[in-house]
Amino acid sequence: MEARESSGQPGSLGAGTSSFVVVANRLPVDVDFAPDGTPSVKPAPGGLVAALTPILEKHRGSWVGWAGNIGPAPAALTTATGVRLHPVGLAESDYELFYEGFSNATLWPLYHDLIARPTFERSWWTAYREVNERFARAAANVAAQGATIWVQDYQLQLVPGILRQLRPDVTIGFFLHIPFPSPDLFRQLPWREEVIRGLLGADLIGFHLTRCAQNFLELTRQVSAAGSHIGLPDTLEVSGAPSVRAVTAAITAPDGRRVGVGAFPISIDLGSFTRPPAESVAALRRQLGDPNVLMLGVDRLDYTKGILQRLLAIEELLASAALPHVRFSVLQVATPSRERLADYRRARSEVEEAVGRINGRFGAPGRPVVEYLHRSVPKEELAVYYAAADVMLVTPFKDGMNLVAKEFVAAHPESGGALVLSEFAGAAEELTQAYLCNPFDLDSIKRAIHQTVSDLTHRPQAVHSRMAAMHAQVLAHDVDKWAQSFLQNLHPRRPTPTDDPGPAL
Ligand code: ADQ
Repeated sequence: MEARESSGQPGSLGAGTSSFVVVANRLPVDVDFAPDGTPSVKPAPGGLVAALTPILEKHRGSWVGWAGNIGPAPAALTTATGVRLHPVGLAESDYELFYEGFSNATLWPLYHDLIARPTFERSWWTAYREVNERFARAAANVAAQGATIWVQDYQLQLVPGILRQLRPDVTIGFFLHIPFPSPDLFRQLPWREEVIRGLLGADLIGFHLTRCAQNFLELTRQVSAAGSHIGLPDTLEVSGAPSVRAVTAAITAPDGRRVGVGAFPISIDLGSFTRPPAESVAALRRQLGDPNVLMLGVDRLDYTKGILQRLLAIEELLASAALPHVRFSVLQVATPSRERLADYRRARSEVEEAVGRINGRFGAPGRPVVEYLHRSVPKEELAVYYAAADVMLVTPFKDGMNLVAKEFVAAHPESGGALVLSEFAGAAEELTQAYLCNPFDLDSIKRAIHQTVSDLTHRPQAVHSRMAAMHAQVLAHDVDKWAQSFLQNLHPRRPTPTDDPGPAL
């Protein structure tokens, strides 16, 4: 990546501004500093980057986000392909209060149905508001007249509302990558009306699932029924109901604008999947002792992902000798995540204790049952793991979508891999041919695992046809389709004279 100064002039709308701007918590790069303070930038690729890069390149677009370093923001950069990167600076206290605090210890557990207890802390909220304002101002400075600005995720829910004040001329989209909870849970949030107001600054609010869009619509209905008692004017009106892949609902916001609400299930970048060499796949299986069945888990080490539950299910299966003639091996890859938060440290130690206990009880010298990697692995290596695995274990208690499930399916174009998938992962709505389980019920996880092993042994054709159906689904709906369908639905919605349901949006 080429690093040079952008020609953007903060504070003025000139030649350096962009007609398409993405605002996300993180920039698609990591900035490192040499001992002499010289910054160096390396790309941090991901699905979102892959989906948005072509659009950004076409429009000489801008990406506003945090570069991953504590302290002042590095200078703006332009990538070799002409995308401008505008870093936003975060101080240590912003990182603690805005990112670790309000984003990941208040909103994250609240939006994931209280799997951990959210902390409501006033100073975290103040920092969240301040940092959101910083991001909004940075976006306002780089957006050309009439630009489209697409704001991403739960860390930045106030940005649409602030942007609307700063730049009434722009079109604003917002997409939530995590679940949106039921109104009863959301209403626990002491700053609920500010968050709703922030989101309603957008012209279009996107969720992965219709259920989440419906939760938001129901919330706005309740809020407007509560009238001034909840702090928002009682002029929110909801019409229609969203259906998968279509925006059919709109809310009339307090300022008379209509705000579209819809479901846009995200997917993966199929282009980034190259088939790994067969010898690497065979070598991995050999290294793991040539098991009859290789099971795989790939997750951020997050308490929402249900890693411990799947290990406990495996332990019980081993203890009860429910799979007597099957030599199986489990490879669990867990990316370090949010390690300074107590709930994450606890999740890690519980997982590591279970791995040690299972290997102590059931392993043999040089042959652990569970191989555990606590680190990030390169995409090429991950592709080998996916291709080598017979059974993929995706057992979150709650997940907006879960791209790992889709990556495993993409990696099995014609083979008989089996996917054990939690009913509470967004992906379960589309990957209906998976072996579904309830991660809160150990017996349900055990049944699903048992069924995959039994089918792999006795009914490989059944495994094959399930995978074929899921593969066709993932092929037909990649991340590019996701971005296109959101952006095609993103436009200002002027109030209609009757303000009644109006045409399907
Ligand atoms: P995440 O919670 O991070 O995303 P997920 O959708 O599974 O969850 O994406 C994780 C990504 O990280 C995958 O692309 C996976 O390949 C990669 N990954 C995981 N472990 C890795 C490792 N050890 N090494 C390298 N790569 C690893 C949030 C929401 C999800 C939603 C996505 C996208 O929580 O529900 O699907 O955003 O909207």
